[in-house]
Amino acid sequence: MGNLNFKGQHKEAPRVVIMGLDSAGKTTLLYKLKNNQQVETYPTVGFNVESLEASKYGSLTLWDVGGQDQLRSSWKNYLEDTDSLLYVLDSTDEDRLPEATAELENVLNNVHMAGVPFLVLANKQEMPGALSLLEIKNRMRLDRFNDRSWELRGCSALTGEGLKEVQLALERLLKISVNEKKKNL
Ligand SMILES: Nc1nc2c(ncn2[C@@H]2O[C@H](COP(=O)(O)OP(=O)(O)OP(=O)(O)O)[C@@H](O)[C@H]2O)c(=O)[nH]1
Ligand SMILES: [Mg+2]
Repeated sequence: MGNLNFKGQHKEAPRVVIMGLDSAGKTTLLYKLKNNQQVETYPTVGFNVESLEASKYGSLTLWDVGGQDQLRSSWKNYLEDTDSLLYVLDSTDEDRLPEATAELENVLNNVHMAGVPFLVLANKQEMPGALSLLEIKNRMRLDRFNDRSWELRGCSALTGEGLKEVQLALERLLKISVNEKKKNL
C-alpha cells in the first residue's frame, strides 16, 4: 500500500540527503545503516540512493552524494524537497573543519533548505584524536543555526557505534519537518 500522508493520500517516503566532505564516511554510513554491514568504499562519483525501513514513516529515501571538491557544485541539484539533511564530518580531520563548515553553510543557505532540520554527524569518533562534540559545536558555531531544528551526534560508521541514536535523532527531525510542512499547506 505504501505510505499514506496525513490526508490519507499516497505519499513518497521522506527524503534525506547525506552530504559532507570527501572521505567523511557518508557511503560507509549509508550501507551500515541499510545492511549493518561494513563495505569497502570508493570515492563516490555521483550518488548512491537507498531506502531504509527505519521509522514510523515506513521507509526513508537516503541520498548519499559524492563530496569531492569538484562534485560539490552539483549538491544543489539534490536539495529540492529535502525533509532532512545528514551532514557527515570526519572528526579527526581538524584541518578541514573550516572547509566542512563553509560547505554546510552553503547548503543551508540554499533556497530549498529554508527551515529544513539537519543532523551533524561527528563520524570516526572511535579514532584517537577525534574532536569532541563540544569542540565541534563551538568551532562550527552551530548555535548560529538556532532558527531551525538541528542536532549533533557522534558515531562511528565503521563500528556502528552511536548509529541507533543517529536513527532516533533523524526520526525526531523528520517528525518536525513533516509537521512544518503540514502547517504550511
Ligand atoms: N576509522 C573510521 N574510518 C571510517 C569511518 N567511516 C568511514 N571510514 C573510512 O573513511 C574512508 C572514506 O569513507 P567513505 O564512506 O567512502 O567516505 P565518503 O564520505 O562517502 O567519501 P566521498 O564519496 O568521496 O564523498 C574509508 O576508508 C572508510 O572506511 C569511521 O567511522 N571510522
Ligand atoms: Mg561516498
